[in-house]
Amino acid sequence: MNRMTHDAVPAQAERRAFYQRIDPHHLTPLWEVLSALVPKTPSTRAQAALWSYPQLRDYLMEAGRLISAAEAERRVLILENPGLRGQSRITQSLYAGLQLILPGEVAPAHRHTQSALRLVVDGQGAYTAVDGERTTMRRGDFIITPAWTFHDHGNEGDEPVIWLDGLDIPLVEFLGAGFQEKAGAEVQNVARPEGDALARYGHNMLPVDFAQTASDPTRVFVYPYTQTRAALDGIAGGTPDPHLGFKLRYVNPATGASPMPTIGAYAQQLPAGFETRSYRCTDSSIYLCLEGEGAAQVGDTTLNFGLNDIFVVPSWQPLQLQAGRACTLFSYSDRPVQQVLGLWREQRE
Ligand code: 1HN
Repeated sequence: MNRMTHDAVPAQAERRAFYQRIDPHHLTPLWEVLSALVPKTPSTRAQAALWSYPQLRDYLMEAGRLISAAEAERRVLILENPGLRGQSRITQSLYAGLQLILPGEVAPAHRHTQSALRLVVDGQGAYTAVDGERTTMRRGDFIITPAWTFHDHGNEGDEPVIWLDGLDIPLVEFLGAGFQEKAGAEVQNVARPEGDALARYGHNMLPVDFAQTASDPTRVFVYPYTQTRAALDGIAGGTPDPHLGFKLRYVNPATGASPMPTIGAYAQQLPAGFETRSYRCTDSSIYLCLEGEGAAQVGDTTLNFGLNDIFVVPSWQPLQLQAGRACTLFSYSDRPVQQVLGLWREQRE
């Protein structure tokens, strides 16, 4: 006979004893965790946060005195979300770090299934090489290292060079799909002259028999800031979107999809004094202020940002951006993943 039909609800103690008895058999009751597993709206432990560039730069230069790029393999300070400490991530799915390479240093060639982007912040004279082609790193340049492409960096100039690294490390870890290997040589042989990929794939033209599918990364591995700047300047005379200002997404010109399948990247212009209306979306975003200054109101948190500052806006938190002087913002997120899985949502107020 079923006791529940004539007794009161079994005591909590009896339930807990049951949970303990099934625990050694690797079983656990859904009803204790159901609402946390399937929240009414996205709930992430990630918090809105800002890293001030002058302080980041000081710490990075200090790291430059403590360890060489060769010994570190990559000399990077990870930007860890304050709500996700110890997890080497800035959002639930993405990683961010600031990398320093000093004059004369080399960061040795390797490849991995994690996709990477770089946004050049400070200094000149460094290059990055992707699958046999080098590109000189200039401030504001957006450079990609698609999954499983060999890449190395070097600084042949006379000043420190610093850039933001964005990778899909947590996503790849979650999927259990991480592989890496070192190249035979520290520095890749140069197989093609600088500018080759941009010339072949990046001028609104493609090799006549070239075809890609939507999940293929672009062969254009550098999006020079001069081009981004020209695009943003070219539309600045129009009417800004009330929620986004002037916001463009970087694309694979052969498909119209994001440059890499797991990470979307964006450049955004806000006129001086412009305030966006409240907006939220399910992709958490990492922003870097390339020009100007302003404030990001993220729920109850106000983040005041200046040149080169980096801030993170978690999933589904209402965002309002306010430009002081005219602002240019770079950002990246996992939006393409959410879109291809049919998960992405946005809300405009
Ligand atoms: C990596 O390969 C780079 O190539 C930077 O510069 C950061 C973080 C984790 C794993 C690989 C780079 C990285 C990384």
